[in-house]
Amino acid sequence: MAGPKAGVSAPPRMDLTESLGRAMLRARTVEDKLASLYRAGRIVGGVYLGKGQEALSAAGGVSLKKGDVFAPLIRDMAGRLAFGEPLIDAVRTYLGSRLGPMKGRDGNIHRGDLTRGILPMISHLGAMLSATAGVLMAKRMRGEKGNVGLTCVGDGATSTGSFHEGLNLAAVEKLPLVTVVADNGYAYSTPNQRQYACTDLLERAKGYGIEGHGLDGTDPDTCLEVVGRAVKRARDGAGPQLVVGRLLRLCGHGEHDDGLYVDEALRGSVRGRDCLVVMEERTRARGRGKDWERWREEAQREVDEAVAKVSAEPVPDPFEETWRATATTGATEALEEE
Ligand SMILES: Cc1ncc(C[n+]2csc(CCOP(=O)(O)OP(=O)(O)O)c2C)c(N)n1
Ligand SMILES: [Mg+2]
Repeated sequence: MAGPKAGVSAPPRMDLTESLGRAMLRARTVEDKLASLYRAGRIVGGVYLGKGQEALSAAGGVSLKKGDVFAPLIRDMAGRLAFGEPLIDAVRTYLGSRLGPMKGRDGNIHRGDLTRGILPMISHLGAMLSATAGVLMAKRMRGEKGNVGLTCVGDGATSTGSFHEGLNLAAVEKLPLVTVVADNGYAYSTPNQRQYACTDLLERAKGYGIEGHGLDGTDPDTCLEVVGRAVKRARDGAGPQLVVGRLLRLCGHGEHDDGLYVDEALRGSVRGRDCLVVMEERTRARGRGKDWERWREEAQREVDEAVAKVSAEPVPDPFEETWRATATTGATEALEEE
Protein backbone atom coordinates (compact mmCIF):
# COMPACT_ATOMS: atom_id res chain seq x y z
CA MET A 1 0.00 0.00 0.00
CA ALA A 2 1.41 3.40 -0.98
CA GLY A 3 1.84 5.98 1.77
CA PRO A 4 -0.20 9.17 1.98
CA LYS A 5 0.70 11.98 -0.45
CA ALA A 6 2.53 15.00 0.91
CA GLY A 7 0.17 17.73 2.05
CA VAL A 8 -2.68 15.36 2.86
CA SER A 9 -3.44 15.61 6.53
CA ALA A 10 -3.78 12.50 8.65
CA PRO A 11 -7.41 11.58 9.32
CA PRO A 12 -8.84 12.12 12.84
CA ARG A 13 -8.69 8.36 13.54
CA MET A 14 -8.04 5.81 10.81
CA ASP A 15 -10.38 3.11 12.18
CA LEU A 16 -13.28 5.55 12.56
CA THR A 17 -12.48 7.14 9.18
CA GLU A 18 -12.73 3.73 7.53
CA SER A 19 -16.05 2.98 9.30
CA LEU A 20 -17.31 6.38 8.18
CA GLY A 21 -16.30 5.86 4.55
CA ARG A 22 -17.75 2.39 4.36
CA ALA A 23 -21.07 3.44 5.89
CA MET A 24 -21.26 6.35 3.44
CA LEU A 25 -20.60 4.03 0.49
CA ARG A 26 -23.10 1.41 1.64
CA ALA A 27 -25.74 4.10 2.20
CA ARG A 28 -25.27 5.65 -1.24
CA THR A 29 -25.30 2.24 -2.92
CA VAL A 30 -28.48 1.02 -1.26
CA GLU A 31 -30.22 4.38 -1.76
CA ASP A 32 -29.34 4.44 -5.48
CA LYS A 33 -30.92 0.99 -5.71
CA LEU A 34 -34.02 2.08 -3.79
CA ALA A 35 -34.41 5.03 -6.17
CA SER A 36 -34.27 2.62 -9.15
CA LEU A 37 -36.81 0.31 -7.52
CA TYR A 38 -39.10 3.29 -6.90
CA ARG A 39 -38.91 4.29 -10.57
CA ALA A 40 -39.61 0.72 -11.59
CA GLY A 41 -42.82 0.84 -9.52
CA ARG A 42 -41.56 -1.79 -7.08
CA ILE A 43 -41.98 0.38 -3.98
CA VAL A 44 -45.32 1.35 -2.48
CA GLY A 45 -45.12 4.85 -0.96
CA GLY A 46 -42.34 7.40 -1.04
CA VAL A 47 -38.58 7.11 -1.10
CA TYR A 48 -36.58 9.78 0.74
CA LEU A 49 -32.83 9.86 0.39
CA GLY A 50 -29.83 11.36 2.18
CA LYS A 51 -27.63 11.98 -0.85
CA GLY A 52 -24.95 14.54 0.03
CA GLN A 53 -25.61 14.24 3.77
CA GLU A 54 -23.91 10.89 4.37
CA ALA A 55 -20.76 12.25 6.06
CA LEU A 56 -22.63 14.23 8.72
CA SER A 57 -25.10 11.41 9.29
CA ALA A 58 -22.47 8.65 9.48
CA ALA A 59 -20.34 10.77 11.85
CA GLY A 60 -23.17 10.51 14.37
CA GLY A 61 -23.50 6.75 13.93
CA VAL A 62 -19.79 6.00 14.34
CA SER A 63 -19.48 8.26 17.38
CA LEU A 64 -22.12 6.35 19.35
CA LYS A 65 -21.59 3.24 21.44
CA LYS A 66 -23.73 0.27 22.36
CA GLY A 67 -26.31 1.41 24.92
CA ASP A 68 -26.64 4.88 23.38
CA VAL A 69 -29.88 6.04 21.81
CA PHE A 70 -30.07 7.07 18.17
CA ALA A 71 -33.06 8.79 16.60
CA PRO A 72 -32.34 9.03 12.86
CA LEU A 73 -34.62 10.80 10.37
CA ILE A 74 -35.30 10.19 6.71
CA ARG A 75 -31.85 11.30 5.48
CA ASP A 76 -29.91 9.09 7.89
CA MET A 77 -29.33 5.81 6.11
CA ALA A 78 -25.57 6.34 6.57
CA GLY A 79 -25.92 7.04 10.29
CA ARG A 80 -28.09 3.97 10.77
CA LEU A 81 -25.60 1.71 9.00
CA ALA A 82 -22.70 3.27 10.90
CA PHE A 83 -24.53 2.59 14.17
CA GLY A 84 -24.94 -1.06 13.18
CA GLU A 85 -28.40 -1.35 11.67
CA PRO A 86 -28.32 -4.20 9.14
CA LEU A 87 -28.64 -2.90 5.57
CA ILE A 88 -31.23 -5.58 4.83
CA ASP A 89 -33.58 -3.93 7.38
CA ALA A 90 -33.91 -0.93 5.05
CA VAL A 91 -34.57 -3.11 2.00
CA ARG A 92 -37.11 -5.20 3.92
CA THR A 93 -38.97 -2.12 5.12
CA TYR A 94 -39.11 -0.50 1.67
CA LEU A 95 -40.22 -3.72 -0.02
CA GLY A 96 -42.74 -4.48 2.75
CA SER A 97 -41.23 -7.79 3.80
CA ARG A 98 -42.86 -9.49 6.76
CA LEU A 99 -39.39 -10.40 8.01
CA GLY A 100 -38.32 -6.77 8.41
CA PRO A 101 -38.16 -4.87 11.70
CA MET A 102 -41.56 -3.27 10.98
CA LYS A 103 -42.98 -6.61 9.76
CA GLY A 104 -44.06 -5.03 6.47
CA ARG A 105 -46.55 -2.72 8.18
CA ASP A 106 -44.66 0.56 7.80
CA GLY A 107 -44.90 3.16 5.05
CA ASN A 108 -41.12 2.98 4.47
CA ILE A 109 -39.46 5.61 6.64
CA HIS A 110 -40.43 5.02 10.27
CA ARG A 111 -38.39 1.95 10.95
CA GLY A 112 -36.58 1.50 14.22
CA ASP A 113 -35.32 -1.26 16.44
CA LEU A 114 -35.52 -0.64 20.17
CA THR A 115 -33.29 -3.64 20.84
CA ARG A 116 -30.49 -1.77 19.04
CA GLY A 117 -31.31 1.61 20.59
CA ILE A 118 -32.73 2.99 17.34
CA LEU A 119 -35.99 4.88 17.90
CA PRO A 120 -38.59 4.51 15.14
CA MET A 121 -39.12 7.91 13.58
CA ILE A 122 -42.44 9.61 14.42
CA SER A 123 -41.94 12.65 12.22
CA HIS A 124 -39.17 14.26 10.18
CA LEU A 125 -40.00 17.61 11.79
CA GLY A 126 -38.47 17.77 15.26
CA ALA A 127 -40.59 15.29 17.21
CA MET A 128 -37.67 12.94 17.75
CA LEU A 129 -35.79 15.57 19.71
CA SER A 130 -38.50 15.51 22.39
CA ALA A 131 -38.71 11.70 22.17
CA THR A 132 -34.94 11.32 22.63
CA ALA A 133 -34.93 13.77 25.54
CA GLY A 134 -37.71 11.66 27.10
CA VAL A 135 -35.71 8.45 26.72
CA LEU A 136 -32.71 10.14 28.35
CA MET A 137 -34.92 11.31 31.25
CA ALA A 138 -36.18 7.74 31.68
CA LYS A 139 -32.61 6.39 31.69
CA ARG A 140 -31.66 8.92 34.35
CA MET A 141 -34.66 7.98 36.51
CA ARG A 142 -33.66 4.33 36.25
CA GLY A 143 -30.15 5.19 37.38
CA GLU A 144 -28.56 4.23 34.04
CA LYS A 145 -25.41 6.25 33.44
CA GLY A 146 -22.82 6.82 30.72
CA ASN A 147 -25.01 6.81 27.63
CA VAL A 148 -25.91 9.64 25.28
CA GLY A 149 -28.76 10.24 22.86
CA LEU A 150 -28.26 11.63 19.38
CA THR A 151 -30.89 12.86 17.00
CA CYS A 152 -30.71 14.48 13.59
CA VAL A 153 -33.00 17.17 12.26
CA GLY A 154 -33.18 19.56 9.34
CA ASP A 155 -33.23 23.35 9.20
CA GLY A 156 -37.03 23.25 8.80
CA ALA A 157 -37.44 21.17 11.95
CA THR A 158 -35.73 23.90 13.99
CA SER A 159 -38.83 26.08 13.50
CA THR A 160 -41.20 23.59 15.09
CA GLY A 161 -42.53 23.54 18.64
CA SER A 162 -41.16 20.12 19.52
CA PHE A 163 -37.62 21.22 18.59
CA HIS A 164 -37.90 24.09 21.08
CA GLU A 165 -39.61 22.03 23.78
CA GLY A 166 -37.19 19.13 23.52
CA LEU A 167 -34.06 21.27 23.43
CA ASN A 168 -35.25 23.50 26.25
CA LEU A 169 -36.07 20.49 28.44
CA ALA A 170 -32.70 18.92 27.62
CA ALA A 171 -30.93 22.20 28.48
CA VAL A 172 -32.74 22.69 31.78
CA GLU A 173 -32.17 19.05 32.77
CA LYS A 174 -28.60 19.01 31.36
CA LEU A 175 -29.37 15.84 29.43
CA PRO A 176 -26.62 14.14 27.39
CA LEU A 177 -28.43 14.95 24.14
CA VAL A 178 -26.64 15.69 20.88
CA THR A 179 -28.79 17.34 18.21
CA VAL A 180 -27.24 17.33 14.77
CA VAL A 181 -28.87 19.83 12.44
CA ALA A 182 -28.30 19.14 8.77
CA ASP A 183 -28.84 22.65 7.47
CA ASN A 184 -29.30 21.74 3.84
CA GLY A 185 -30.62 25.12 2.77
CA TYR A 186 -34.21 24.05 2.22
CA ALA A 187 -37.19 22.57 3.99
CA TYR A 188 -38.84 20.96 1.00
CA SER A 189 -38.79 24.06 -1.27
CA THR A 190 -38.64 26.68 1.52
CA PRO A 191 -35.18 28.33 1.49
CA ASN A 192 -33.21 29.33 4.62
CA GLN A 193 -34.10 33.01 4.30
CA ARG A 194 -37.80 32.11 4.69
CA GLN A 195 -37.00 29.73 7.55
CA TYR A 196 -34.98 31.66 10.14
CA ALA A 197 -34.00 35.27 10.76
CA CYS A 198 -30.71 34.66 12.58
CA THR A 199 -27.51 34.59 10.53
CA ASP A 200 -26.71 31.03 11.52
CA LEU A 201 -28.72 28.36 13.32
CA LEU A 202 -25.75 27.92 15.63
CA GLU A 203 -26.82 31.15 17.34
CA ARG A 204 -29.77 29.22 18.75
CA ALA A 205 -27.43 27.32 21.09
CA LYS A 206 -26.80 30.54 23.05
CA GLY A 207 -30.52 31.09 23.50
CA TYR A 208 -30.93 27.66 25.07
CA GLY A 209 -27.77 28.03 27.17
CA ILE A 210 -26.04 25.05 25.60
CA GLU A 211 -22.82 24.37 23.69
CA GLY A 212 -22.87 24.74 19.91
CA HIS A 213 -20.57 23.54 17.12
CA GLY A 214 -20.74 24.69 13.50
CA LEU A 215 -19.14 22.85 10.61
CA ASP A 216 -18.85 22.23 6.90
CA GLY A 217 -21.08 19.17 6.55
CA THR A 218 -19.50 18.24 3.21
CA ASP A 219 -16.11 17.55 4.81
CA PRO A 220 -15.99 13.98 6.21
CA ASP A 221 -12.93 14.57 8.46
CA THR A 222 -14.50 17.67 9.98
CA CYS A 223 -17.81 15.84 10.51
CA LEU A 224 -16.03 13.02 12.31
CA GLU A 225 -14.02 15.38 14.46
CA VAL A 226 -16.77 17.84 15.40
CA VAL A 227 -19.64 15.37 15.90
CA GLY A 228 -17.24 13.07 17.80
CA ARG A 229 -16.26 15.96 20.07
CA ALA A 230 -19.91 16.89 20.71
CA VAL A 231 -20.76 13.27 21.63
CA LYS A 232 -17.78 13.15 23.98
CA ARG A 233 -18.76 16.46 25.63
CA ALA A 234 -22.29 15.14 26.21
CA ARG A 235 -20.95 11.84 27.57
CA ASP A 236 -18.59 13.71 29.89
CA GLY A 237 -21.49 15.61 31.46
CA ALA A 238 -21.29 18.94 29.58
CA GLY A 239 -25.03 18.82 28.82
CA PRO A 240 -26.81 19.11 25.46
CA GLN A 241 -24.81 19.83 22.33
CA LEU A 242 -26.10 21.51 19.18
CA VAL A 243 -24.18 20.68 16.01
CA VAL A 244 -25.02 22.57 12.82
CA GLY A 245 -23.61 21.18 9.58
CA ARG A 246 -23.97 23.22 6.41
CA LEU A 247 -24.52 21.25 3.25
CA LEU A 248 -27.10 20.58 0.51
CA ARG A 249 -29.26 17.59 -0.19
CA LEU A 250 -28.17 16.43 -3.65
CA CYS A 251 -31.61 15.07 -4.50
CA GLY A 252 -35.23 16.11 -4.25
CA HIS A 253 -37.10 16.14 -0.96
CA GLY A 254 -38.23 12.68 -2.00
CA GLU A 255 -37.87 10.77 -5.25
CA HIS A 256 -41.17 12.29 -6.44
CA ASP A 257 -39.54 15.76 -6.35
CA ASP A 258 -36.91 16.99 -8.85
CA GLY A 259 -35.60 19.68 -6.46
CA LEU A 260 -35.24 22.16 -9.32
CA TYR A 261 -35.99 25.05 -6.94
CA VAL A 262 -32.49 24.70 -5.39
CA ASP A 263 -30.42 27.78 -6.25
CA GLU A 264 -27.81 27.15 -8.98
CA ALA A 265 -25.20 29.30 -7.21
CA LEU A 266 -25.61 27.23 -4.03
CA ARG A 267 -25.24 24.01 -6.01
CA GLY A 268 -21.94 25.27 -7.40
CA SER A 269 -20.62 26.42 -4.00
CA VAL A 270 -18.64 24.47 -1.37
CA ARG A 271 -21.95 23.74 0.31
CA GLY A 272 -23.02 21.82 -2.79
CA ARG A 273 -20.00 19.48 -2.79
CA ASP A 274 -20.68 15.76 -2.74
CA CYS A 275 -19.21 14.47 0.53
CA LEU A 276 -18.82 11.00 -1.00
CA VAL A 277 -16.57 12.40 -3.74
CA VAL A 278 -14.56 14.27 -1.08
CA MET A 279 -14.28 11.03 0.92
CA GLU A 280 -13.11 9.07 -2.11
CA GLU A 281 -10.49 11.71 -3.01
CA ARG A 282 -9.18 11.78 0.58
CA THR A 283 -9.05 7.99 0.78
CA ARG A 284 -7.11 7.79 -2.50
CA ALA A 285 -4.77 10.60 -1.42
CA ARG A 286 -4.06 8.62 1.74
CA GLY A 287 -2.93 5.70 -0.37
CA ARG A 288 -6.04 3.59 0.14
CA GLY A 289 -7.51 3.68 -3.37
CA LYS A 290 -7.55 -0.13 -3.64
CA ASP A 291 -9.41 -0.36 -0.33
CA TRP A 292 -11.99 2.10 -1.65
CA GLU A 293 -12.58 -0.04 -4.77
CA ARG A 294 -12.98 -3.13 -2.59
CA TRP A 295 -15.42 -1.39 -0.21
CA ARG A 296 -17.46 -0.22 -3.20
CA GLU A 297 -17.61 -3.72 -4.69
CA GLU A 298 -18.56 -5.19 -1.31
CA ALA A 299 -21.32 -2.61 -0.88
CA GLN A 300 -22.71 -3.37 -4.35
CA ARG A 301 -22.68 -7.12 -3.67
CA GLU A 302 -24.35 -6.67 -0.30
CA VAL A 303 -27.12 -4.54 -1.84
CA ASP A 304 -27.70 -6.90 -4.77
CA GLU A 305 -27.89 -9.90 -2.46
CA ALA A 306 -30.24 -8.14 -0.05
CA VAL A 307 -32.63 -7.09 -2.84
CA ALA A 308 -32.63 -10.61 -4.37
CA LYS A 309 -33.31 -12.20 -0.99
CA VAL A 310 -36.01 -9.76 0.12
CA SER A 311 -37.79 -9.95 -3.26
CA ALA A 312 -38.62 -13.59 -2.48
CA GLU A 313 -39.89 -12.88 1.06
CA PRO A 314 -43.60 -12.78 2.04
CA VAL A 315 -45.52 -9.55 2.59
CA PRO A 316 -48.12 -9.33 5.40
CA ASP A 317 -51.55 -10.83 4.82
CA PRO A 318 -54.02 -8.26 6.21
CA PHE A 319 -56.55 -11.02 6.93
CA GLU A 320 -54.10 -12.68 9.30
CA GLU A 321 -53.21 -9.50 11.16
CA THR A 322 -54.21 -9.28 14.82
CA TRP A 323 -52.24 -6.09 15.43
CA ARG A 324 -54.07 -2.73 15.38
CA ALA A 325 -52.57 0.73 14.96
CA THR A 326 -54.37 2.06 18.04
CA ALA A 327 -53.43 -0.86 20.31
CA THR A 328 -50.82 -0.06 22.92
CA THR A 329 -50.09 -3.67 23.78
CA GLY A 330 -47.40 -4.87 21.42
CA ALA A 331 -45.94 -1.38 21.03
CA THR A 332 -42.67 -2.75 22.36
CA GLU A 333 -42.92 -6.10 20.64
CA ALA A 334 -39.44 -5.64 19.20
CA LEU A 335 -38.19 -6.14 22.75
CA GLU A 336 -40.04 -9.42 23.16
CA GLU A 337 -39.48 -12.73 21.42
CA GLU A 338 -42.50 -13.24 19.15
C1 LIG B 1 -46.38 19.34 10.56
C2 LIG B 1 -45.81 18.90 9.24
N1 LIG B 1 -45.82 19.73 8.19
C3 LIG B 1 -45.30 19.33 6.99
C4 LIG B 1 -44.77 18.07 6.86
C5 LIG B 1 -44.17 17.63 5.51
N2 LIG B 1 -42.73 17.70 5.60
C6 LIG B 1 -42.01 16.61 5.95
S1 LIG B 1 -40.40 16.92 5.96
C7 LIG B 1 -40.64 18.53 5.49
C8 LIG B 1 -39.49 19.45 5.30
C9 LIG B 1 -38.43 19.26 6.34
O1 LIG B 1 -37.37 20.14 6.12
P1 LIG B 1 -36.08 20.08 6.97
O2 LIG B 1 -36.42 20.02 8.42
O3 LIG B 1 -35.22 21.19 6.53
O4 LIG B 1 -35.45 18.67 6.60
P2 LIG B 1 -34.93 18.18 5.16
O5 LIG B 1 -36.11 17.60 4.44
O6 LIG B 1 -34.36 19.33 4.48
O7 LIG B 1 -33.93 17.12 5.49
C10 LIG B 1 -41.98 18.79 5.32
C11 LIG B 1 -42.52 20.11 4.91
C12 LIG B 1 -44.79 17.22 7.98
N3 LIG B 1 -44.27 16.01 7.96
N4 LIG B 1 -45.32 17.65 9.15
MG1 LIG C 1 -33.67 21.13 5.20
